[in-house]
Amino acid sequence: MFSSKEEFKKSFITRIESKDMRKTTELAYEILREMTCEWIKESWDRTNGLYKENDEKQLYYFSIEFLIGRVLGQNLMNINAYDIVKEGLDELGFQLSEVEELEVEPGLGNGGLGRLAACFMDSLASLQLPGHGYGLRYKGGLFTQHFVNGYQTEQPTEWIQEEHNADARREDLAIDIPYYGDVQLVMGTDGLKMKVENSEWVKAVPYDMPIVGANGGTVNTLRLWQAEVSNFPFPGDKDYLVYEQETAKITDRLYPDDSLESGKILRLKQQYFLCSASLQDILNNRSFSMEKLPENVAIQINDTHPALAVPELMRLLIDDHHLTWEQAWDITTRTISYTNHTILEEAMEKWDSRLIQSLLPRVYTIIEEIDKRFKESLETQTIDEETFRKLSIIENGVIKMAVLAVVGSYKVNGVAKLHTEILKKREMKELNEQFPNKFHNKTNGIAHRRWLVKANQELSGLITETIGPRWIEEPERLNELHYFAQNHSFLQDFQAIKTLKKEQLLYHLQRNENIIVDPASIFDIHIKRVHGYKRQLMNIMHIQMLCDRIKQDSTYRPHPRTFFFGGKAAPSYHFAKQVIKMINTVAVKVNNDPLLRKHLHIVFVENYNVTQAEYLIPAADVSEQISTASKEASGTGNMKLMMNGALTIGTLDGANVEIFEQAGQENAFVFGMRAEEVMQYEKEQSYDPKEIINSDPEIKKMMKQLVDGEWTEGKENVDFIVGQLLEDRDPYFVLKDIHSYSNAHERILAAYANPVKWAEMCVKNIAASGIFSSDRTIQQYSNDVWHLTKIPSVY
Ligand code: 26Q
Repeated sequence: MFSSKEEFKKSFITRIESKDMRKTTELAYEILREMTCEWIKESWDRTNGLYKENDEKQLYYFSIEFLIGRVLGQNLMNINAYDIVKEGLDELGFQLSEVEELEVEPGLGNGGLGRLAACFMDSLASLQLPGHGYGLRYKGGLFTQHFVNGYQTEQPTEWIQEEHNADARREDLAIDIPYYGDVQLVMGTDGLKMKVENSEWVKAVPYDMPIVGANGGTVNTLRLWQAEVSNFPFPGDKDYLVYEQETAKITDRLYPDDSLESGKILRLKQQYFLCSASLQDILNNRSFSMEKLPENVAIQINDTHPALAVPELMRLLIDDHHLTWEQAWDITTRTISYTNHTILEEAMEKWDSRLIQSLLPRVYTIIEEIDKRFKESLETQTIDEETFRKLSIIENGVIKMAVLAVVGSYKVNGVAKLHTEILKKREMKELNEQFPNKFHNKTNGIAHRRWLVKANQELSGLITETIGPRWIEEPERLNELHYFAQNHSFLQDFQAIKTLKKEQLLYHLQRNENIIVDPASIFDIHIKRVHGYKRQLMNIMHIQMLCDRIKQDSTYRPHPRTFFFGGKAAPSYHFAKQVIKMINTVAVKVNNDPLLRKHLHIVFVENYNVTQAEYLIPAADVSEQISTASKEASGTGNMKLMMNGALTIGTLDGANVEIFEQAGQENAFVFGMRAEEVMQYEKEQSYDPKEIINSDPEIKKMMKQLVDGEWTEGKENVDFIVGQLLEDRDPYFVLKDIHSYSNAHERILAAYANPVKWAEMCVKNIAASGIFSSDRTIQQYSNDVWHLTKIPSVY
């Protein structure tokens, strides 16, 4: 690493001169990337060496998504070279921020679950824990979103540019993965064995990405698999051309659904590809006897997407490593643990048995056997039919991956206190009763190094000036800011930084879109995937109500507000796409209305992704966390916004509950139904939105305008939105909560009228946010589930 700016400059100039005399930003990016790779390589080799020498237990985090975002700036930050490089480049006539803009963000995830995996990688390396990621190297990440006439369109995003990639191909570690084939029973030396013949093999080639921890000492590995044709013999009776095409598809693109189970064969192929390649890799490279696997390796599966790891590990242990069923089951169920991220019924993964049977015939026989043995173990109990049904892994020709994951792992966790309670008491009640010590909570967290130290360098600087630098390594020390919550000069500095971050956001947005926004307006930010339960519809309908009030009541002249939206809809999720269209339609009307625009402005940021989030989050005054209670497992954007000093308007859902607990409800704007109430209505099916419409004149008027098409464009748009609210009986309780939501917004306006008090509330939120660092989450996983030992890096 460079110890001085001069040294950096010297090396940079030598490189630039050896390449090209034209000093373009592109060239600067190229050189900087190359230099950073070299710096990292040393620590990476050293870390790998240490792990080998120490023979310590390793954790492998299996995830179908890793939404890492741009890496260059974060890596420079973590190796403590950011400032040196920034100043050095400055003197050479380049701007580091401009150079960073050239990096194509690897969008290898949909949203929360993928981003969580990335934050966990950062924390593992920063805590000097031996933990690595296994994922897929999609050629195309999440689609790029554009609006055409207010509607979302999707374009493929290609992040891989072979000539300057952040990852390294490891051909030497390639592994072959079997699909299809015929299962045969054969007599071996140790009895009857299963054997698969005529498999179609696909080669999995790993690409390694370095995960650089804080201070650069520990560099862990994110290993992403790419599918290629295999050199293994190909079954004679099949079409090789089709095979070639099908193979390339496996890692061609990320599935863009974040909560809709689609049951597609390609998705199943991806899942098995990840599990089989990663498990074989782990077993091939081990230095211990197989019986010792659980002492040497922990595998965490990120939701059920990699749940095939359970039967696949069984297959490898029994068929390839010749263990008995009992030995293999004991090892498997002491190695794998599972995190659940959702209770939405439609997102629970289920696979048609016939699909698995044909694609993965041997794995299928193992799942059947796991199910059979589990059912046999229940025979000693008196269990009613309903309970038995819920405990079945295979039910009516369908394989329920969540049940398989629970039965096959030693620990199962939810991602926020409320979510875990709902899992234990409702969704997985029967399983929790069978395995009372398996379930536990691990409230999510976020990498504060990315979301505060890097994304908001100005605020981080102020915090360090105020309480010293130790909070960066121990984020719970942010609570020392409590002492400054009433310190006027500190509050003023905080406000000045907030304004600066707003201006930076606007500057960034203006590069791509023609946006004129008043930085003195309240920045109210609703950023997340677009989904019914996240209730972007409630937000826009409330804006509709505000418009009416401003027009009708000449005494109602609220402080200017800019409502920012950002988020993508799954391409097949028609309702969500209609909500996007409606927001864009309302935006055009409001932004062009001479009266309304004095008070309200709407910006729907195109193509919301990690990079956009890094601009939006530090600029927020208000954080919209308004999911229907019980539906949002945790949320993590809520934590990022809180840590950057935004005040939350939110329901008692997911981790919001804990955010309010930490910050105090008086420093937030809580509204809406409780989870219990929602679930009660759902159980009784007793909610009737018409009752609300008929009893509340304001809501009635709004609904009438909606039906009359005043806020929408095109018949399809009105039909979808109104249909959901009336025919579908408002499944996410938008009308039920909107009144209380509107009151909470009035409380926001009242609070904002006192800027000093407002800033004090913001600071109290920042001070209370340390617990939401993913360092805390990872330390808890390590203590309670993985039992890892910290391996201090040697410099
Ligand atoms: C499933 C089947 C087929 C295709 C796609 C999928 C699929 C893909 C992604 C299903 C779900 C996801 C992602 C879910 C997700 O992001 N969940 C979020 O996880 C966060 C981290 O724990 C939580 O904070 C959020 O509350 C939760 O919604």
